[in-house]
Amino acid sequence: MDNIESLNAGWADPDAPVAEDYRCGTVALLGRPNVGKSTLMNRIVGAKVAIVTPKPQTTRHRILGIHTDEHSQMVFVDTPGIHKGDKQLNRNMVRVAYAAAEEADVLVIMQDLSKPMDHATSTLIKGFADGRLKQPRLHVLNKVDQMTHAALLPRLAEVQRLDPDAAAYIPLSARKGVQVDALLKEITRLLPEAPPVYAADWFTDQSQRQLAAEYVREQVFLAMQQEIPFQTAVEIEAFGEDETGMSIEAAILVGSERHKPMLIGKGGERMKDIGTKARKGLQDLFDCPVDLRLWVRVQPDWFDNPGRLQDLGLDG
Ligand SMILES: Nc1nc2c(ncn2[C@@H]2O[C@H](COP(=O)(O)OP(=O)(O)OP(=O)(O)O)[C@@H](O)[C@H]2O)c(=O)[nH]1
Ligand SMILES: [Mg+2]
Repeated sequence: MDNIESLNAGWADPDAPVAEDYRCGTVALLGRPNVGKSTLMNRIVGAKVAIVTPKPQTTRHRILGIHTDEHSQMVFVDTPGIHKGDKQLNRNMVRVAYAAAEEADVLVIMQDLSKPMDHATSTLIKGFADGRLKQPRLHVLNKVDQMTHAALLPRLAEVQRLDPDAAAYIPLSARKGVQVDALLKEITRLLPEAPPVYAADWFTDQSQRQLAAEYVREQVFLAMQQEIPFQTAVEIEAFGEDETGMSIEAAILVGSERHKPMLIGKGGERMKDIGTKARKGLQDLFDCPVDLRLWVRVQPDWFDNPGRLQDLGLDG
């Protein structure tokens, strides 16, 4: 991405001419873990600004993804999946999601069509439909590529019954890019009339450092099983850039001593693989050579330690 450098270019020029009926606002992407919120945001923004894995609880903080065209600017807020969990990290993640909902102009509530409607999903939908939040709601029924047309109709009816006052119900596939335009059309209609807030080439609010940490964490999530990913975080310890490229040093935090050898793997193979894949992703994103050095640090129960969560930007 050539203009990743301009990520922090900042605000729109207030003196630039803009159409009178221009629309701009924030759109919160909400739902249970793993429904495809980050995939949808990346698809709309056209770049991988949020990491995606097949595991739940991938997104841990609020991430902006900005889509700008000549008619509107949509500031998407990707949020952690709403779930129950007993760690401080889990509680913070859920708090982030609800705070984003309160602040947004439009709520996009997503569900996963590849799974049957479960109690947690219907409770979540009814919670947003209870009238406490006044913003318009759009229901996205994602992963339509995994469902037959015949099975879709009763599911749509069920969502309509749970939230009859929503502005629209849109089956789509974030991964395949099917019907995403229909969603954008609905969002444009619901946004307030306002000039753009961000410069047109601004994709996200994350720094290169934050993106680097997330890209490493994505590979850890993909490589590791069971509880290990959920007890892992990534901290950038050094970040440098010159005409030859970027040089990044990152520590992978694990919550227990016994996770360390599992992450490193036999002869360091697993760590090497994580590093190679993360480096490749970062080179594509930043469009320059990246030198990435990783090591593992044991930090017992970091996910229940408010001070450490704050250091990691995970204090909610
Ligand atoms: N088949 C199919 N899979 C999808 C689609 N959208 C997302 N996925 C997959 O669903 C999984 C979860 O996607 P994410 O975008 O990480 O989901 P999320 O809602 O952000 O998850 P959390 O961050 O954990 O809350 C990944 O394996 C995606 O590739 C889709 O339209 N069709
Ligand atoms: Mg996500």
